[in-house]
Formats: sequence, structure tokens, C-alpha cells
Amino acid sequence: MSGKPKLIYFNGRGRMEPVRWLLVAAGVEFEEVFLDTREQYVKLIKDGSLMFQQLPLVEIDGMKMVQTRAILSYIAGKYNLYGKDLKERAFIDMYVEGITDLMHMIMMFPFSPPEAKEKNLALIMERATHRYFPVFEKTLKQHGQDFLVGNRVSWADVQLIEAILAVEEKIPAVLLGFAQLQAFKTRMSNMPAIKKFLQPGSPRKPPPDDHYVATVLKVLTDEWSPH
Ligand SMILES: N[C@@H](CCC(=O)N[C@@H](CS)C(=O)NCC(=O)O)C(=O)O
Repeated sequence: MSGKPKLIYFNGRGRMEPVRWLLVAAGVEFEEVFLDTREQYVKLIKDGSLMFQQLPLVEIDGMKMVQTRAILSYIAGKYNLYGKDLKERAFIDMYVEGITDLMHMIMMFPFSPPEAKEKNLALIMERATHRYFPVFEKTLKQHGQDFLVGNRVSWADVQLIEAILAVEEKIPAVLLGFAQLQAFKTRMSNMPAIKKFLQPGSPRKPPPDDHYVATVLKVLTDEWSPH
């Protein structure tokens, strides 16, 4: 065994992409196993690897971890990206949960039926610009620091840069009117580990395409019985 965390998921973003981002920001190398057949998934269930029969799965420090939030908070805690005290953690948690709600809309977007796409895109735009981004714009403006919490990079910053870039892919002008977030984006994108992650050939996954959607549906939605 290499000792590197092993990420087991589809060859795409989904719920694993924030894990990739956080490991990269922490400077941790990882290995990946990509699922593209139903049999691989059923095997993981049968051998007891998936506590709740769900992905993502991350093998780390002798554990088979599931539940995205648990995985992320373990990595954040281990690599000092989770604040210096309980109050900083509380703010990191609030920011992360808000960003996760926005990212959930983006993650589910490719799975929405064609007739719902326009409405769902409008909702992402509305929520990004009226609910979520204003919070981070105001926070950065008020304390005047480079990062959201405690004047040093945290899990919340890593999730925020991921979210900003994901929303921009759909709505390129979304940061117009968010001067702080524009500067934040430049700052975060220039951090050496993140800069490298944003280059072609890195483990960062491309935006989901039809093949990705079809693979996820094929792997997850066939009938499966434990008997
Ligand atoms: N709360 C879980 C949700 C995981 C989840 O819904 N994973 C999907 C794949 S992205 C899955 O395994 N779905 C199959 C199922 O729920 O039966 C987490 O955040 O990890």
C-alpha cells in the first residue's frame, strides 16, 4: 500500500470533487479508482466497503470513509484547514454548508430534464448572486483579510473557490459586482497547489457531460437485491 488516500468514485466531479480540491489544497497526493460498471458498485456493497451503500468512498488512514461531509471534515481537521478554535470552526461549518447547498444545485443540474434546464440555471444564478455570494463578499470586505476565517486559508476558502469557478463555467459574468470575490478568486487561483490543479492534466475533473451522466445512472440505478 502506498499510504496515499484512495478515492473511489466515478470519473467525474459529483460529490468527490470537493475532496479532490481539499486534498490538493492540503498538499496531499492521492490515488483514484473510477467506477464505470454496476458490478464494481455491487462488489463494494457486498464486501461491506460502503456503510450506507453510497459513494463517495475514501480509504484513508486505515478507514473506509463514506459521507462527503465526514470525509472533508476529517481532511480539514488533519491538515489544519479547520480553524484554530470552536468558534472559527463554527463559521467554517456555516460557510461550507451554504456553499454545499449551492454546489448541490450545480451538481444536480446535468441530471435535470431538458424542460427544467432553463429554470434551474436561472435559479442557480439567482441563488449565487442574491443569497450566497453576497455573504462572502460582505465578510471579506468587512474584515479586510485575504481569507474567510482567521486570516489564513481554510476548508471554507477551498470550497468557495471551487464554487466560484463552477458557477462561472455556467454564467461567465457572475462575479460582476463582486469586487472582493474577484480578488479572492485571483488570490486563491495563484496559490501554487491550486494553480497546478487548474492546469490541464491535473486530477481536476471537467464539467459533467452526457457520458458522465449516463455512467452514473447506469452504475447506480439498476435493480440490486442483497439476496
Ligand atoms: N450524504 C451522502 C450522499 C451520498 C450519495 O447520495 N451518493 C450517491 C452517489 S453521488 C449514491 O451513492 N447514490 C446511491 C444511493 O443513494 O443509493 C454523502 O454526502 O456522501
